[in-house]
Amino acid sequence: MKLGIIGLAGSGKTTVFEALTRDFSSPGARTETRIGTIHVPDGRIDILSDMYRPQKTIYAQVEYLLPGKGEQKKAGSEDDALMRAVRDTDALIHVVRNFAAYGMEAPDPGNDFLLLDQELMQTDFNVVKKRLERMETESKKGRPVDKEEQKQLRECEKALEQEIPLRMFPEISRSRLLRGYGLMSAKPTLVLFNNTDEDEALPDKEDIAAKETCRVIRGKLEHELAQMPAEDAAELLEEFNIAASATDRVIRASYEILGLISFFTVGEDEVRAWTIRKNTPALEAAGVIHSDIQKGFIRAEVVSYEDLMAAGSMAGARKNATLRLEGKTYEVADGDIINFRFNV
Ligand SMILES: Nc1nc2c(ncn2[C@@H]2O[C@H](COP(=O)(O)OP(=O)(O)O)[C@@H](O)[C@H]2O)c(=O)[nH]1
Ligand SMILES: [Mg+2]
Repeated sequence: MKLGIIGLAGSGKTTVFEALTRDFSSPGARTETRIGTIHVPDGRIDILSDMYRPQKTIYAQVEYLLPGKGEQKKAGSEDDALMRAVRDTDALIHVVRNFAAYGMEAPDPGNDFLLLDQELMQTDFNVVKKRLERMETESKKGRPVDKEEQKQLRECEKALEQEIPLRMFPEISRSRLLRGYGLMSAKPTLVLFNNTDEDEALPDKEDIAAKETCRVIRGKLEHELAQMPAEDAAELLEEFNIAASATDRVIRASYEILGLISFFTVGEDEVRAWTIRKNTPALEAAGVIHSDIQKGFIRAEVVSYEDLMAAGSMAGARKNATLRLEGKTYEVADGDIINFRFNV
């Protein structure tokens, strides 16, 4: 699962990307796209790992994609290289400048957000319109068109004419028929306000906060923190009155906007988080681990993370009868610890 980092030039995309991925291998602006794969922090995995002392501990992962320098977006510029760079991502992190910078206008995060968001919508509008026109032509020539696709495209057109981003319509965001178009405003989006070091509050933008998933990061500060030895970082955290690094929260939020949850497998060789979409049935979850487990599925032995903690051990959970046997259609919940029974 891949998240594209977008934002106006100078909003702090590179800074945020490096703070999140801890990739400082080649600082500064680069011409090529950068991709960073990182662990999704999860305290439950840490505790399960303490409990089982496995040889390997494996966290869920997400990927961040930072468009290269040639793909910078200047406000109002026609160039859609930025859009092309992130077209294939599953979600967006929209970085919004909320700090003063030399040679730039005073921060206006609300306006900046809307500006780029409108450009996403404009890009989508052009795609949708072109496609609808083509369908009309085909239709006139008596060739068959997919009526359902056409209907959905018209819904997109209507929403975009009213400047409503397509992500506000879950049916559109999830539509299989529209997936191939890479519609930008349909992607789940995390709005990330990039604040100055001294400011930890979300900007007072109720209109945006009411509709969007918003988080705040002090990009420059986090960038410094991420490069420091642990003791120095602890000192800085204290100085700036930070309970914990914000990057963990942003990474978790990235995972959540993708609609992803984790189930766990545990044992002495491996404690591992597996990534699935919400509402995934047990049979499909089994297939994430291995197709053989899916094919030979018998039952899933399931205990929730909380129940396992309450019982103290798997044996305790069995005794408490919180360890359950579930069938193929059971909807796996976030934090389920599962042992699949299967035959090959
Ligand atoms: N004060 C302050 N400066 C920042 C912050 N984030 C980035 N900057 C600075 O803003 C400039 C542009 O940042 P950069 O990450 O290159 O932005 P990009 O063009 O979106 O990639 C750099 O000089 C950064 O050091 C921040 O949170 N606070
Ligand atoms: Mg940059």
